[in-house]
Amino acid sequence: MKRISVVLLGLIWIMLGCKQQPVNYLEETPEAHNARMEWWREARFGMFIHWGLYSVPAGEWKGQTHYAEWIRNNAHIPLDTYNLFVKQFNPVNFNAERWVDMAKDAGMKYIVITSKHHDGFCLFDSKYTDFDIASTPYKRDVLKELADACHKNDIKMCWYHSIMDWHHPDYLPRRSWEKDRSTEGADFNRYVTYLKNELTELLTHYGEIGVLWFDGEWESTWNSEYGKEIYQHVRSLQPKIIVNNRVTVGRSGMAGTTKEKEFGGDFGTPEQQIPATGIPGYDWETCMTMNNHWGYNKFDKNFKSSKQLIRMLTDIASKGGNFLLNIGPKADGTFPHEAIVRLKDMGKWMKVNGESIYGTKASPFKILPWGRCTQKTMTGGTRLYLHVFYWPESNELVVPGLGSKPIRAYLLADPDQQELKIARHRDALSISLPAQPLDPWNTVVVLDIEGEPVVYDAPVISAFAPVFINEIKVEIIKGESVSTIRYTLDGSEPSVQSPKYEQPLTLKDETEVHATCFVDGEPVSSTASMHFRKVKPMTGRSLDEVKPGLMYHWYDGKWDSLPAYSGLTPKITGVSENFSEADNSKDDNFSIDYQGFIQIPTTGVYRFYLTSDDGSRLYLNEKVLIDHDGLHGATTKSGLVALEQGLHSLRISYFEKSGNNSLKLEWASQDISKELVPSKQFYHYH
Ligand code: H79
Repeated sequence: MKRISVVLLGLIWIMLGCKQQPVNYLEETPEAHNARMEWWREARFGMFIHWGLYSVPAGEWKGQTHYAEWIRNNAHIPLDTYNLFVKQFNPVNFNAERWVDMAKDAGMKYIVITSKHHDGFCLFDSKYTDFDIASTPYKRDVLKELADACHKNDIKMCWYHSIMDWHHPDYLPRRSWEKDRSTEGADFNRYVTYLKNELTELLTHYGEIGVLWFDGEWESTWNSEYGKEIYQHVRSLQPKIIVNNRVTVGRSGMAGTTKEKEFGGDFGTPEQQIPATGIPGYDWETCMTMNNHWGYNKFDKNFKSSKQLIRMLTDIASKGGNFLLNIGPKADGTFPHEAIVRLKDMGKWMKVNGESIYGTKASPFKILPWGRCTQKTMTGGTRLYLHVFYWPESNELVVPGLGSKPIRAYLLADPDQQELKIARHRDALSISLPAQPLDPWNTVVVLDIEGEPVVYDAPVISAFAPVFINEIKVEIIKGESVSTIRYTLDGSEPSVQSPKYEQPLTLKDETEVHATCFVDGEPVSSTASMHFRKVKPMTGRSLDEVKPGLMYHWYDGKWDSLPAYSGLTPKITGVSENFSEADNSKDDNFSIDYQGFIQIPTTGVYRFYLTSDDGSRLYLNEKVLIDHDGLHGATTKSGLVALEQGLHSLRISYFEKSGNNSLKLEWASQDISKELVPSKQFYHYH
């Protein structure tokens, strides 16, 4: 008896001990992490749903029609007024099964829906707030119905949950325009408890949840401590769940990556953009609207075409990412007609071609002129899916730089898998295609190859500019260390007899450089070429009477593009060191015309970069070098020019209508790396 009780006590002690040691979900083996990410990497395609009170005004407020889910903030709607939408939210046509069917038929494998957006309204029945679906005339917990329908149909149910909350009294900061909502007594930690309580509801009442997609983390009150706390909380309730990077801070804006080594969530979230290349070793998902808004906007008919959407999905898969494509349902509970059509089109394509998207890895090619590539490992080799966006006129699909041995090729949409003829020309495989594409948007060619893909990119011919005055240094660069570069300077295709590239070339005459990678005496890459042209520099002047700085004239006026100054009287005339009158000004509706000279230190080719918000134009020696006119944000345009040492006449015209102001001039040459043109280079006649 005594022995038993000792054993029992021991057991209880061990159990208590276990309880006291919470699992640290941030410490996970790569194997466990990969296992957790597996379904998500396989899925590649999901549906985002932005639905809430904002779908009632449907984008319109006081005659303005460009709002959506940010309407309360952007139209400065007082909280009491916004709260009235609760009684108007009555989605009588909502049918969870229909929504899930549409996602599933489109080929989507998961649905991420706004359990709460920035406005703070909860689309589920929460016992921690009355600002929820249960307070609407509809009353029904739409998230419960959706979760049940998802589980029934093998679709992963996922929540988008905003950290930022414009409704909760404890959330800080208030919006800058909200003068009537006092912060007295507000306690951010209490808000975090509220957030956790709601997450507990969302992760215990709705079955298995695939992803928690946080947002609104960029405000000053959020930090990585909170981020970790929330992450642990979420994983402790559903250990297999996947959490996006916006649970914590440190996101690179809309590019969406978080490079924190210690803790950056489970995947990155590029928003409204597709990264230029894949990000090896990093999971990411591009989220994107079908038109211009996330929430329903009844005026926004600017929908991407089905062709664009299918190519975007392909592009993303070819870079190793997921595509989370947004729907903004109407307040009555139905999807916009345009969205339904596009989902159907994508589904049609996915039914035939889904194999080339699901579970694929990023392309082994840097660039393919006719489309994209995805790949899958198979026994004994690799299956390449060649996504043909632009059907070759020759009906020969050229796959450049592919060193691998081909096994066979066929069209994915061909039920008979009839073999396509494959030939090799130098580095490239060439696949014979039928005269017409099977799908004008994206026809997929399957190419099975032995082993892992061996791809040789064309070398890169690199120089400051394709023009020079006396001579130019040219480098030829390649990405791997296996091959040898051979080049020609007479316009011919490099052969095994052509010289090996060993050090930078110095060209003194007009030349066409061609370069190819060789292995064992055979060309293995496509040939890169670049033409270098010899030019005469503009003559420099030397003038005695000049004084430092540029002369400027300031004009008031409201323009959408640069004015013709003749007939205008300047309000101010002065001397400028560095465009600070334009760059630092907070004024609206004006134009400044800068005139004088730029001192060029040494004869050479210069690239100028003109950044302005709004429009500007750069003249050198009375000729337009950069035309950056028109209304726009701070963007940069560049121009290339050969200049002799000395003074050159320079004029920069600038105008600003409204919004931010900026005006910057940078330069670069073979000797100068890109920098602001120093003020000491500017002169004017006195
Ligand atoms: O839910 C949708 C939008 O309502 C929401 N995210 C998608 C998925 C969204 N919130 N804000 N924005 C989109 C745009 C705002 C971006 C900015 Fe920023 C916030 C600019 C400055 C602060 C992003 C975060 C860039 C820097 C920090």
